[in-house]
Amino acid sequence: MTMCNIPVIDLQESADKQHEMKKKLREACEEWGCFRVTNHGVASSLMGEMKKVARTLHDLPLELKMRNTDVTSGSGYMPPSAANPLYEGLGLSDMASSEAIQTFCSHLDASPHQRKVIETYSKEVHKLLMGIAEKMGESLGLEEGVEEYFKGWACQFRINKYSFTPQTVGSSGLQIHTDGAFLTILQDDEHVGGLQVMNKFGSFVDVPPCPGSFFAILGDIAHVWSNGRFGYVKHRVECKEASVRFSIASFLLGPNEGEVRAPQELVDPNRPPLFLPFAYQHYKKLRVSNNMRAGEVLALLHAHSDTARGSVDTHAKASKSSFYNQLPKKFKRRIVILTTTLDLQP
Ligand SMILES: O=C(O)CCC(=O)C(=O)O
Repeated sequence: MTMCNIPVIDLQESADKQHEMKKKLREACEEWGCFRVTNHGVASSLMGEMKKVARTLHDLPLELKMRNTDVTSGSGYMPPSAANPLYEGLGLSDMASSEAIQTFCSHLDASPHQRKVIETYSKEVHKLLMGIAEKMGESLGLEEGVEEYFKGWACQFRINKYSFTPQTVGSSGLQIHTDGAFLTILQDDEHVGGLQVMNKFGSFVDVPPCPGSFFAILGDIAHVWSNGRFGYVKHRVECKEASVRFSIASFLLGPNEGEVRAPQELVDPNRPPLFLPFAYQHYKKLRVSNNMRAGEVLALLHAHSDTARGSVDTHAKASKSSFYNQLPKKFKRRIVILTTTLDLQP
């Protein structure tokens, strides 16, 4: 296992160091597709309270957790599955909607205090997601107004629990995947490690816990939006020790309306568009129905891919079977392997 030298981005670098910070951020996004975030502005007391809420909600009886149903595919309670038997997750479908927060809380019989913590955490982390996304755009040389690109993009969180025991040490907690999102801000467990990311040489690297910080993970959509400049990192969770592990993953997914496309400034004759514009929901459907959850789906959306060109006017018709039949042989083989191994949202 390679030693960890994952970049750390201090978001409160002084004004004269902003340029340096953005350069470091760009390099982290290009080279790693992930980074640690310090001085992020979310109070450690709030992070601690949210972790307590996470534990309490997961202690609820199964019948209650099952009331956290999907609003969009994969946004609700996910029980342990054949692919991820040690994992379960509760999901909030829209961090920016007070109605969605109230529904999530009511379904889980949250106390007034827990509601307040969830509301405040959602607001603060949503702000952080937007702030980091904006800085990522600026790091590529985009000028003022970068926040406009991400306005109205969907944001969700998942509260993850890993039931690790002495018998499960050495086994998988969460299978290899990339995130079906632009950016994930992960509040990982303060004490129990297990998260691993794949570096550019294809080796998994441990991400050790770092209390008080967040861990940022770039997903498939960051790669598309940046016209291939930013990476998207494969990651997984392994059971390293016999302690229950909790994490809270907040996702900036993609546009609710309109299409995912690279800004004009990132496309020129030397950098032609790598992907044809597509609706986020179309990408999501391809990813889920083909079980391509580790970045493979991007090949199908590539500008030179027949399937991407075909899909521009057949989004609604793209059923698994007709879609599968159009694929080149090498993708068909991959799909067969993947459908039998992966089972994860979003
Ligand atoms: O729990 C973790 O550390 C990682 C969670 C994760 O990868 C996810 O929720 O997609």
